[in-house]
Amino acid sequence: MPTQARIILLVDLDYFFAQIEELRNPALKGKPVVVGMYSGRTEESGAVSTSNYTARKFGVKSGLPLFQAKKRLEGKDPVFLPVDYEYYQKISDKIMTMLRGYADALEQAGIDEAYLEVTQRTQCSYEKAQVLVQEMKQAVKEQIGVTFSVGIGPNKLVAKIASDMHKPDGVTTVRPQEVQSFLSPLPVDSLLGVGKKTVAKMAEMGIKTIADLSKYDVQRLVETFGRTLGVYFHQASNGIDNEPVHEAGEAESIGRMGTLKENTRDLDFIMQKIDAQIDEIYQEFTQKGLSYRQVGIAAVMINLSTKSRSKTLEKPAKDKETIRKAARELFEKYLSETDMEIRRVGVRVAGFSKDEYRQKQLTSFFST
Ligand code: DCP
Ligand code: CA
Ligand code: CA
Repeated sequence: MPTQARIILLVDLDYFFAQIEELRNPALKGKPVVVGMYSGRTEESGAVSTSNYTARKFGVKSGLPLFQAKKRLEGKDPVFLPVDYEYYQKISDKIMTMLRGYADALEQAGIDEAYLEVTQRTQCSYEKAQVLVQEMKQAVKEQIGVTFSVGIGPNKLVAKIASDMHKPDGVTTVRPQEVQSFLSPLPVDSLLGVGKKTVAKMAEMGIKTIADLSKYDVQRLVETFGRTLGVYFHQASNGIDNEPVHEAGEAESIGRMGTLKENTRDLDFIMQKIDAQIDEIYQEFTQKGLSYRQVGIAAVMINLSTKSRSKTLEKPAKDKETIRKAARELFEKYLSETDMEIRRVGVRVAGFSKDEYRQKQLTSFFST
């Protein structure tokens, strides 16, 4: 079955826990910042969760024992902080909500990363995807204050590996015709699911790089690693990955966000923009065979603060008019509560249901 060309982004937030600590306390910027998981046995015991790029210059990174990190940063004016997971989660949620507005579908793959399917909204153009990424970066920088790195590619596998190439605040684009030369020189453990044991096994077989793996006889890979993994290694090393971007969990939604031609408080003017967005959303969830149960709106005010409101319907719906009515109501009510002008508006639907059984894909067996 021929699969359609896609464009997928992997967004990965830079030095996440440490960057959020810098955001909370800008005085930390410029100093080596280490966020540590203190095991509590002794004051010094535990390991580095992450560190900012200043600390990394001195060899301090995730997993290093804290006492070693202290040694390496002696006299460098370092700051050591304990993990504040709840706080990072809150910021992560805000960022994911923003990113959702830029994607046809979003799948969160960790506290600081997500896959975004952008095929439709970029008409599968890599140039448009790059522009979209710049818009997204600017919006998140302005509204939240953090940076991230992005991989742009034809599938999840390539996007993920590409996102790691230019950190921090980088963008790496790998077009379909570049996939092979991009992957070839990389070590096999760049592939998801290739751990230490597999690396050792493959080394015995004379396989070190992805190019080696891609040329290896698939039948012999199957004999060594079993059918599922053998076929996966063969396909992955050849840059083949058809896994869809799964919207998952309660945050699942389809939405659009856009800037108004002029700042306004005029409901009809706002609804013109919203109507166009609803047309796009409608097309998307209809194609996916989804019904929705929630309608939400978002407004970015002239002072750049963002407000959102949502409404749960009595029963699932599939039509456009229900979204329109709910969005209009929500905006009307919201306008009555504020006297500020609105600069950007958005609408989304969520709470999907679908009858179709979704086959579990191979790479979802590996946790990231
Ligand atoms: N993390 C952790 N222990 C590890 C690896 C990561 O606690 N061994 C946590 C802290 C990180 C977060 O997960 O901030 C995200 O992990 P990443 O691997 O994406 O690393 P960073 O975001 O810290 O850095 P980078 O800029 O390289 O993405
Ligand atoms: Ca990261
Ligand atoms: Ca990550």
